[in-house]
Amino acid sequence: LDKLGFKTTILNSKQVPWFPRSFEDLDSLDQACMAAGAELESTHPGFNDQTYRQRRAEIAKVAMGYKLSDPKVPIVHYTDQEIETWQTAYRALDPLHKAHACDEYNTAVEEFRKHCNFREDNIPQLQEINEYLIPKTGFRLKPITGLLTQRDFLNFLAFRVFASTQYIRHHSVPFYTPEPDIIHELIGHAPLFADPDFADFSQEIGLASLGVSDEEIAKLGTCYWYSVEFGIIKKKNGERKVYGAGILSSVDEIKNAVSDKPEIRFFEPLKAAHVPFPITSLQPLYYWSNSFEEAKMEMEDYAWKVPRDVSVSYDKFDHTIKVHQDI
Ligand code: TIH
Ligand code: FE2
Repeated sequence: LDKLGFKTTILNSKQVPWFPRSFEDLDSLDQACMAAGAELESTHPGFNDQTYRQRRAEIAKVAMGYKLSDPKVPIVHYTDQEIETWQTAYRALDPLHKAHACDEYNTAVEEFRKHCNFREDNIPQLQEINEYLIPKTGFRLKPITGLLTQRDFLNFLAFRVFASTQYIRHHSVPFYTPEPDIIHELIGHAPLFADPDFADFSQEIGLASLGVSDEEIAKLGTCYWYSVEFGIIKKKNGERKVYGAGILSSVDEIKNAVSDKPEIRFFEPLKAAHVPFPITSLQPLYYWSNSFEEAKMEMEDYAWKVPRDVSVSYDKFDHTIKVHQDI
């Protein structure tokens, strides 16, 4: 370990922060993440609810020890109250998606309804989503026991693996949560991973994050935030269509994103990478692109320019990262 706590790999005597190169490496990474369901902040709606806190710990336990090579993601048996929270959010979000989500999203959700038990009265299992996603685009969801660091989270994406929570937001606040939960992951993120372009786009950010400095991780994380989490498409007639998961999973955020309250700027990763954002409140600023493809190209262009000392590529047959050369 070096001074910053990174495991280091020596390549032509240059030090590159350690990065995962296989599914086994990813499995070892999230054993190191924050303690199972612990530390809720005092402002969290579940802070004083002991039953809720215990339940979060219980759900985290289900994911513990799960490895990407295991045949099935362990099942979480959701309670009636949890399903009710899902249902409340789902019913309110559905018409908003039809009106304001991008076409790729609505198409994918139709497929989820047909193949993944994606319904208002059922919280799908990660396993059911994976059975559809893996053959479609090679993307998969991995349950995690606690939130990952930004570096680890982005590194996962390089392998087409999305680190997913399985607990649900507190029942008192179905329309907005300050942190990811199963509504955010499955209603916000999962559908777009069925879109081949979006899947490539997400992996691109992941590949760009392998072995780069902390400063570059922060910038990539910010680009990720303004696109995958909070991106907007502006149509020729000026109409906004949302594709960011943080918007798609929140009734309040969708309403905010299509209102005249927030500032809307054209998405240029080079500039957006430096703009701070709030995590626990509605976004005051969103970035828009003309199309999904354009956002992807902008991001790829940026990814190319990220300085680093290694060049990597992904082997989709054995899910490993090959290090090609030392620049
Ligand atoms: N605010 C989102 C929601 O209510 O679904 C969840 C999050 C998005 C990004 C971080 S947490
Ligand atoms: Fe997210």
